[in-house]
Amino acid sequence: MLRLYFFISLMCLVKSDTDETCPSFTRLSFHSAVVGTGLNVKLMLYTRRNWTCAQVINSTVLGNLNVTKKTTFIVHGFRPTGSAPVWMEDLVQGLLYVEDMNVVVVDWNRGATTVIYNHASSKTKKVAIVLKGFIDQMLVQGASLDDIYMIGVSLGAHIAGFVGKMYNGQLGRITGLDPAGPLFNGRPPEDRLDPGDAQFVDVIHSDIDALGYKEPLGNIDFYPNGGLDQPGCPKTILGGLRYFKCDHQRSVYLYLSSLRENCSITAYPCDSYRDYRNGKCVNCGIPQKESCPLLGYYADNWKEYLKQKDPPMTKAFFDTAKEEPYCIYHYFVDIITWNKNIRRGSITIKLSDRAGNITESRINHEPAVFQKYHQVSLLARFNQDLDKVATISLVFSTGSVIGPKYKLRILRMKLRSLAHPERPQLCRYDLVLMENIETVFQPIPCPKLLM
Ligand SMILES: *[C@@H]1O[C@H](CO)[C@@H](O)[C@H](O)[C@H]1NC(C)=O
Ligand SMILES: *[C@@H]1O[C@H](CO)[C@@H](O)[C@H](O)[C@H]1NC(C)=O
Ligand SMILES: *[C@@H]1O[C@H](CO)[C@@H](O)[C@H](O)[C@H]1NC(C)=O
Ligand SMILES: *[C@@H]1O[C@H](CO)[C@@H](O)[C@H](O)[C@H]1NC(C)=O
Ligand SMILES: CC(=O)N[C@H]1CO[C@H](CO)[C@@H](O)[C@@H]1O
Repeated sequence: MLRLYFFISLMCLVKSDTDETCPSFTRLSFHSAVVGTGLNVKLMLYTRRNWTCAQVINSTVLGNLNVTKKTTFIVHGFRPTGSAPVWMEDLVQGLLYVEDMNVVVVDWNRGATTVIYNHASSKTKKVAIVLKGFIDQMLVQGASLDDIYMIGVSLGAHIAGFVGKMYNGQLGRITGLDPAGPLFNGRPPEDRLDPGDAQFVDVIHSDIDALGYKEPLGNIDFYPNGGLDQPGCPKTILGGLRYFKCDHQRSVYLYLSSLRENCSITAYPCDSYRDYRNGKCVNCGIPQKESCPLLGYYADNWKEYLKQKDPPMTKAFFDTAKEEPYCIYHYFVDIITWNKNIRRGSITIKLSDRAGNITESRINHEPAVFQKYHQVSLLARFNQDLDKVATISLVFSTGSVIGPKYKLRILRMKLRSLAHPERPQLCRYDLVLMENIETVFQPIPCPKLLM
């Protein structure tokens, strides 16, 4: 009995000890969500001096915050269960990993926690006013608005926008991660995030048919997988709670992957997802830069170019894999055919290397029209980037199950990597594809002078 008593008091001691030295994000229960919570904004500072242990700061006590450095605020959204955001720690660590900066977690869990979304959304402007008060003090201490960066998730994206409006768009940058749609869709710019809210506004839309905002809100708006359903997320309610938030949260995980150095997600400026899929938008049209914009932390490298546009708004599309690091690799397959009659159909491509890696493109282009001596360029997307392709396999399909089987007579096919244009292009001449039958061959490097 006594031992148990000691054990319990020891546990209490340990707990209260860590609570005192390392403040953490407010954790509330579902009960709080049911009864609702009053607004309280807590600011927690992390720096390279304090990577994992936060300092609670406010407008009078700035702690280790060094006003000469960049300051990134992370603003979360609606919390229907009262829990802490699962991605918060990774985001803080990721930011500190890429740059020596101040990271301020804006914990407004008291306020965001409620089962009634309208109650949380009605507090967004109040949170913005608290942040304005804090930033004003930073300015007094010598900070510059240029160095202020706000990352807002869901409702947090609009909060960041409201702060930006109070500084007439002079904040350095705002990133909106799937800005909240419900109650904000269709609202005028003063009631939501807007491209004028900061010197640069970039947005990732990953759930435009449910929790996210559909229309563009920034200087660049990224629509992964078209912005609708994200690969790897449950498609039905049988997926449980994940069904509701997986697409929405994917924007955060995509942003996070840009902070790790595994691969970079390239996005293609385009009018529509359909045009992107049909390979119409891979040239980027960015004269100063050779590459297309990257998603995430480094998107602001394209700031000058993107802001020159009139209006300064660009939509960009790309597909992703279903799990980290989410990158997929784009190739063009150029095909010239010589069938007498026009053929319509799609082509599936499989690549393999000598080590035995195999990667297959998803067929999601619309049926292509193959016309004698005309070149058709198909955009192929692979989950792996094989450096040295040993064999290529092609399957031609018209998509009809009944009826005659067709042949596609290929004069020349060419495979070229978009991510690595310097790699040798691979060719194959004189090939006949029988419908729905796999044809495997070894490509040869294309002659240099051939177009
Ligand atoms: C700021 O924090 C300090 C120390 O935690 C506290 O004493 C002070 O009252 C706070 N000021 C405001 C304005 O909340
Ligand atoms: C603040 O950061 C600057 C460089 O960004 C550095 O020179 C200075 O020493 C830092 N101040 C403190 C108190 O760490
Ligand atoms: C690359 O990704 C893996 C798993 O996705 C992760 O464990 C690793 O930390 C990442 N690399 C870097 C440099 O972040
Ligand atoms: C190919 O396979 C080898 C050995 O199985 C592996 O080490 C390598 O990472 C793979 N390459 C790619 C691009 O997946
Ligand atoms: C190195 C450093 O400044 N560490 C600080 C981290 O934050 C806690 C309070 O949250 C301080 O006690 C540490 O001194």
